[in-house]
Amino acid sequence: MATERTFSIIKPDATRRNLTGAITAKLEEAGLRVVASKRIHMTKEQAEGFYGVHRERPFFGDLVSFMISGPVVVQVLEGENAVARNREVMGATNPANADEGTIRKTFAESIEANSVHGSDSAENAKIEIDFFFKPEEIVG
Ligand code: RTP
Ligand code: MG
Repeated sequence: MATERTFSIIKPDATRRNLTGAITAKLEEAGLRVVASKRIHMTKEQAEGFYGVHRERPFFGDLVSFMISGPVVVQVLEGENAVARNREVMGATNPANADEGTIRKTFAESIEANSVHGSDSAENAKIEIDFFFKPEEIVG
């Protein structure tokens, strides 16, 4: 498997609890390298655009409100099989179902305030990276 990139967000519940470093350490321990990172406070328009695929889901409004409730850290992660590796270390969406040792099992507060986002495919990773980063902001 060739080197791949994925997109990650450290969500507001985690920045609020000062967990940026602890979560990044777990990503790095999983073999992922942070090749771009910035702390931002998303606008409503950005959050709605980013989660556009979930627009029709019942939790959409709450999700957008949560994602703009505080700062987030958006990151580009690089590594072998990065998309799958990141999903693995994140754990299941609902922390109650997440495996021991995963980021969500260790840190998440609820199915919504679940500390991290990670792209679900290489195709979406590219779209999500382009949504937040200019090429020159990524240093591999
Ligand atoms: P993500 O996109 O954030 O990496 O998480 P995911 O693939 O595991 O979950 P997804 O189904 O894509 O949902 C996106 C985010 O919406 C929130 N959510 N809330 N209240 C609910 O039932 C519910 N379901 C999902 C979570 O913050 C989830 O990460
Ligand atoms: Mg998802």
